[in-house]
Amino acid sequence: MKIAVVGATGLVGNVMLKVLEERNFPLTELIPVASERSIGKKITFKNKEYSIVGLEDAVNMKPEIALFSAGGSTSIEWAPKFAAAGTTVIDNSSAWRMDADKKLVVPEINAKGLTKSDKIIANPNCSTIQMVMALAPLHSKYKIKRIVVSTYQSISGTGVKAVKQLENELAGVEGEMAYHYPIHRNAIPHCDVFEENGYTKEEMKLVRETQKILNDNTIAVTATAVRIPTSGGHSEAVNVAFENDFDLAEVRQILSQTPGVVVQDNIDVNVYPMPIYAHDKDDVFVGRIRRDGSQPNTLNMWIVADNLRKGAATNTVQIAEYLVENNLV
Ligand code: A2P
Ligand code: 11C
Repeated sequence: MKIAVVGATGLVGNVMLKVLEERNFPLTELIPVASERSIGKKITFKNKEYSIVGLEDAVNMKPEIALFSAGGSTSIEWAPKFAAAGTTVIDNSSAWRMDADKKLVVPEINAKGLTKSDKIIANPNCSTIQMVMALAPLHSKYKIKRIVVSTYQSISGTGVKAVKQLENELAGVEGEMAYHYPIHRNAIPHCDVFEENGYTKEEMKLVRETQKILNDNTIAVTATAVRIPTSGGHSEAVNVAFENDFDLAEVRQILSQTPGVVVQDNIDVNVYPMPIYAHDKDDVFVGRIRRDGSQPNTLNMWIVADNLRKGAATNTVQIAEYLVENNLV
């Protein structure tokens, strides 16, 4: 199995390589791909050195699978070229997610719909993935009516430039700004660009992608996405109203039995999820599970995950694993 990683020198691309290695993905050849400026540079994978190649060469090498994380415009231009050459693309950008012909996949929830003819598969946004991981099993049981979500998002979601901005601020040196404002000691209610409706694109991803993954456009979702100076993962305060009533012990039991979800919820000993502990982990952590007493059938939860892992690289690699295990490539 020949695997290309497009964006191999980037934040997510790096974690993809790490996850492929950790999970011992059955690859026989790795094709690391980046922009023209990186061609020829070396990377190490499983103690072997590989040279970065350009996109054109990578298409011609006909990998079975290409994992993309090199930005939306690269995906728009190049994913169809790989697909035309017979490669299955799993794309981590927002380019194809809402395309009616493309599947938006969280393996634990909806990989079963994948077929051999899905040549471009979309990986959802990080903040959506961790939320639906916890909500999908509860939706099946109690049927979600409405979700109100507020996010506390890691600077790593913005990329290297934001990580550098925080480092510069902490060191007290001037440098390039990823945000319009300082991020140290701050909370910026602005993730991605604003849309015409006054919401940010990140907030609208939480609305649209959730409905698509849970295959239910009747679910009402409203979101506020906020950037904070953490680096280990994204956190979310989620308020969810169900059609049917629930039992809190049963909710905890359902979540505890959900693959990929870990319940960390014991307020007696101050146990709840936090990004410093989610960092570098593949699971989604859920805690502060409690009834919202202000209206019927409503639950509050706190959901944390490493946005570069389950929110991006791990989910992408899991899709690739599913394709291989089910002979879909
Ligand atoms: P490069 O390192 O050569 O710029 P991040 O999201 O961390 O900024 O990383 C983006 C990744 O996408 C990097 O690996 C970057 O490569 C790659 N990339 C950016 N633009 C292109 C492009 N036009 N073609 C191929 N790869 C690209
Ligand atoms: C963030 N969710 O944390 C973003 C990063 O649509 O894949 C990933 C953007 C995307 O800002």
